[in-house]
Amino acid sequence: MRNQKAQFITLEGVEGAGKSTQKDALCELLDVNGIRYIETREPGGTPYAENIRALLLGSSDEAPQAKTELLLMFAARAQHLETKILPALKRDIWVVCDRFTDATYAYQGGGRGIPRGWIQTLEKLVQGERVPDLTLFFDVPVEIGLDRADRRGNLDRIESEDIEFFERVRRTYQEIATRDPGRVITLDATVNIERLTQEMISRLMGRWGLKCRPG
Ligand code: T5A
Repeated sequence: MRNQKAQFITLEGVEGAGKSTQKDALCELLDVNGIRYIETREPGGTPYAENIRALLLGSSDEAPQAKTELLLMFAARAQHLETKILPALKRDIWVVCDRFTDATYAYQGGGRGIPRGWIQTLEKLVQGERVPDLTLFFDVPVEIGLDRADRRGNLDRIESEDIEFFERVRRTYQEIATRDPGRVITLDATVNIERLTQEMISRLMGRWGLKCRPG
């Protein structure tokens, strides 16, 4: 474990999958193991990128075109990666990030129908070879996720899309997980919060050789 390089970890899933809830549990696991980390999110994560987030998720009279949305996601990512994520990793600090480029493949690619090749081109431009070391994909049927998000309230512009949009998003996430099983751990997010946390923690402890679990 001591020789483990700082990890770039991302959490993904449709709305209401439970990412934010499980991010807290993951951070607790890192805390009890004495691992230094930062928590962050996309779109956003720095003041400048958070301004772009507000543009992306807020409602206005003029909705962004799919290409505009795509480019803004990567604009925010470029800022976030260069000024926050990469400097942390360089200082041997782990990064726990709520969503990253898989979300662009899922939402702008699967959801909006933007060709995968365009996203790959932007990914290369913005990230070079940098991809997350580990991605936790919280897989939940769209109706369950949306119902949870709905009960939480305040749906943003993207959360207000129709169910077919989110079905395509979920399918794209599943395809990514199938294509890249070494990086992506799929977790059944239909179970209750405590069981999901247990499952996640046991998978992570095995992977990183951690000794202590929270609680
Ligand atoms: N986006 C993002 C793109 O389109 N392209 C991109 O490239 C990127 C990076 C960002 C939006 O931007 C889009 C995707 C998104 O639409 P966000 O800030 O990540 O949005 O917010 P959401 O994903 O919408 O976050 P949510 O809060 O809706 O989902 P979470 O974090 O998955 O869910 P969480 O943990 O907040 O839980 C929601 C509710 O469910 C309960 C919780 O208590 C909470 O009330 N819950 C459970 N209930 C039962 N069983 C469980 N296992 C539960 N887990 C949580």
